[in-house]
Amino acid sequence: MSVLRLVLGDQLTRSVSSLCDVNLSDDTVLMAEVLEEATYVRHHKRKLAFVFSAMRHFANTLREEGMDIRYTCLDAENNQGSLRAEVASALEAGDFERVIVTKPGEWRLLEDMEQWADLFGCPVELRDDNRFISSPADFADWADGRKQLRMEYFYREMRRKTGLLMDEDQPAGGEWNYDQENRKSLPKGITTPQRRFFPPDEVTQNVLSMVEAQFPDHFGSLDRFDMAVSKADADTALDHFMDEILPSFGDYQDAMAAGEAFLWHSLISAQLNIGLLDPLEVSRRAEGAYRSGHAPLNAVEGFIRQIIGWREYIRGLYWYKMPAYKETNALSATRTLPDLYWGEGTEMRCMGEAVEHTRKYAYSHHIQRLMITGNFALLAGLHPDEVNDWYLVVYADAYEWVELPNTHGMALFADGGVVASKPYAASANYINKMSDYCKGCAYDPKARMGQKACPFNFLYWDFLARNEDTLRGNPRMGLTYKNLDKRDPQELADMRQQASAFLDEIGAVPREA
Ligand code: FAD
Ligand code: DLZ
Ligand code: SF4
Repeated sequence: MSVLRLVLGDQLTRSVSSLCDVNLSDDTVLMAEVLEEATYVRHHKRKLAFVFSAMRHFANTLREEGMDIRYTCLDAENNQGSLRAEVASALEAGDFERVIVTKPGEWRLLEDMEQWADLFGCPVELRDDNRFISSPADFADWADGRKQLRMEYFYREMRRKTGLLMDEDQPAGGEWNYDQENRKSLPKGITTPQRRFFPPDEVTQNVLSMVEAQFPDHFGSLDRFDMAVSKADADTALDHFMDEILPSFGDYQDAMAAGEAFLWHSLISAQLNIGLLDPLEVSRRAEGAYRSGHAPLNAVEGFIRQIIGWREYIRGLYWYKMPAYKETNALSATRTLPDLYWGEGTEMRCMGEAVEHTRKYAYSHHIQRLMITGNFALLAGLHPDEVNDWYLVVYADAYEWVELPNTHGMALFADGGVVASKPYAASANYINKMSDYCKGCAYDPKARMGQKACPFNFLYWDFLARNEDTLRGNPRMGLTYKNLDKRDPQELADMRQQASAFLDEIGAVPREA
């Protein structure tokens, strides 16, 4: 008897656990583009096109290998609308002894799949996702009994486990972390690297027309779609990054610049997260660049830390803390997401740029996500659910396992300090130091009050005052609260008044109103 093997849209790897023991003569691989996955949040058009096109390319490579593929396109007449219904329909049509699927990356879908065996009256084997270096059980072993779950200590374990950048049992170069060398602002006149882009082939062109027709009201642009949607193209993009860009990756990792969406970032997260690239292979390639003298240690260590450190840690934390994690709201944030997150005009140049990159590319780099759109949401007190939904919608690399701890924990401090030891709250001073946005902005980064005052300034002081009861006792906030204490009470009251009026004006209003 044959097995029905379901492969999800973010599991596009030949070695994924659901396919590793496939029987070419008996088994059927089911892949389905379904409305439920496309609309449980209203994903960015580019993300939809990326996932559907990558699914179709992957299905073609499996067919070439001789597998029997049952593929349902989104616009097929017999499309059942959900993964559950697609599996039910395939089970009715064939004679299958069981279903095998690799566990999904989102809690909501795992909960659903856990019901399938009863629902279908057929065994459903949910296999661990083998595309990560640390399993949820490994993470739990590391986390259990620890007071604090800091990434840095997890990362050192991962370095030891993989042997990456290790000289015997010591970290290469003598230090675990070279972050202090990775905070340079951009020198004037520096040229940013060229990128490899991938014009749409026929498969992608069909997907682009379908997405435009089926999801005209979703956020985002499909113009000049050029993402790598196949393994071969993802490998080409990775080669280009390793050869041309990695050597300078570290230096400007925290920088931002007007008109520059990509800087020296790798742009591989979307491909990593759907399985077109493998995290360990990518990290080994980077280590090779250091060992051969092609790239300096600060760049390579910084890059590897993002992948075997942050990426694995974030995923471990998600499965360790869910489902309660999503419900926390440590700073009691209540306001609604204002329209400026959907590209409705704002005079804040930094926000305008970050949202425009997001609309155009379904991408913005880490510092924009954290210190511009994330920082604004934190200071403004936007409700975590609204902010989490936005991040899940707008980025091509967003799945809840990686989006949620980054947004809820790192950017919003809604978990009360699990991911971050203190809130990443910053006024215009930081943005002005790390970017050139403020030079061309309608607001004045130095002004704290008045018509021209940068909103990041009065929002910052309002944030500190509003959350004083929760944050003053945080040992890392001592200096910050000393600065708050130095503010003239009337000035503080006026700034708080301006913050409230500004938020109401842009439509970030309390949810219960
Ligand atoms: P690079 O800067 O080149 O970094 C290399 C790789 O490291 C990335 O491709 C990514 O796989 C990994 N990485 C780096 N930082 C993180 C991190 N904090 N968590 C997980 N992986 C990391 N990343 C996602 O993949 N999906 C998301 O939905 C997502 N949402 C985020 C939301 C917020 C509020 C913040 C602050 C960060 C978020 N990140 C997310 C992390 C990070 O911003 C992106 O991984 C990165 O910007 C992707 O661009 P890149 O490939 O050019 O990364
Ligand atoms: C993101 C996504 C989208 C937009 N569409 C599909 C789909 O039609 N079929 C599918 O199998 N997977 C899709 N995905 C990826 C899933 O949403 C993803 O597997 C879950 O969110 C778990 O990570
Ligand atoms: Fe952003 Fe304020 Fe600078 Fe304008 S002045 S770019 S709003 S930080």
